[in-house]
Amino acid sequence: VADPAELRVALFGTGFMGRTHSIAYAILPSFFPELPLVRRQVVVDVTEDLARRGAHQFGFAEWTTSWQEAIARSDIDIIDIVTPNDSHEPLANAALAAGKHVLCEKPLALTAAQARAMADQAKQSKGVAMVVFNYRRAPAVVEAKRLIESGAIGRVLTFRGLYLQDWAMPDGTPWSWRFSAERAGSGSLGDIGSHVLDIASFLVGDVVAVAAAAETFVPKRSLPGAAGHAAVDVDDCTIALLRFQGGAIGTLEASRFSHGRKNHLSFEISGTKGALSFNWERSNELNFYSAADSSNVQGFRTIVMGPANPGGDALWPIPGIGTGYIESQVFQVGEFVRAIVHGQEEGSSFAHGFKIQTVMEAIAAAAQNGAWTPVSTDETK
Ligand code: SOE
Repeated sequence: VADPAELRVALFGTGFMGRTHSIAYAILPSFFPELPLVRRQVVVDVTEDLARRGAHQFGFAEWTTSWQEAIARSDIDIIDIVTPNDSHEPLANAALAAGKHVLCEKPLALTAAQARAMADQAKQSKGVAMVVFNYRRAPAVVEAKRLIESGAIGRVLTFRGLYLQDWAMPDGTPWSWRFSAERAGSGSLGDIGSHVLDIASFLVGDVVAVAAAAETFVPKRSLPGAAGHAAVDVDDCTIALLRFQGGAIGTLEASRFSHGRKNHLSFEISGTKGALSFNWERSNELNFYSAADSSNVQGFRTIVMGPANPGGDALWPIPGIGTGYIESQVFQVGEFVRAIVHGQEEGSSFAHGFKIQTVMEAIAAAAQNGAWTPVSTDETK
């Protein structure tokens, strides 16, 4: 079991997620002082300008445009992959083959076959490999799990999960890799639906069969900064019905075309004895209904997260101070570093990323063939 006092990270990519992960590494010791420090060593991006700017902005010591060089370095322990989806597999596999620890953004891969290859590679490697599903780390989501496990809502009957955004909707939103099947694998389904499927798996269990409909509302978009257009060949919106192992049923709606919904990742879970609901836009609140309450006071109660809730001891000393996106990434990175120290992944391993990818692939197939579709159970164990 490794117990390094200090780890060094190479960050691959300097976009939005590169920024959030870098902040999380920087502030990790103020939340989890017992964990090894993660030194922000080297940034990799495709141009010198991007790599240099990334290193400066995110507080890294060095930069390079050669990912091979970063992986070959013996002083680098962690490869953090925050690049577009089509590069996840080659980068992660090369890093794992070199024995590095790998943290990779979601969705893990373009296809289930790719994700399986990555999970297999992770199993053979001495490196720890995790896929980023940061929202499941929010105290309110972990509290929901704790309440479900304690029996507070009885047997889970239904799950309703939404991830709604509206950034793709305005006229003129330009084409980007997120609108390309070749580069992203899928559209709303993989980009945001994957988070809901992760939470469904975390809170309710495995999805065994799906039915679905998907639509592309805007089939071509203008290319940024240039004349001309490019085709959109991914889903703008996917809606699915879910059947869970154990008998619960549910729904998923993933859309980047929901006016007024900015980062509306929400779920409602109904059980035989109560219900839970959560919406990321109010990420500090968990709503809990107990059928055991006397009928004159029955209603959803809003629990404001604080020290008594999961992770609260590491966070702020007073309820309601508020936690958000960055704290969720700190928890994510904290779990990853803890897994390195203990030599074993908890939660979102690459095997889990593969499992989520099989559900997404079944949903995409179901949207094509219009029929209930089983989720392949042929998993990497
Ligand atoms: C864009 O839809 C995006 O950045 C997603 O890729 C992230 O996973 C989500 O957390 C925020 O929105």
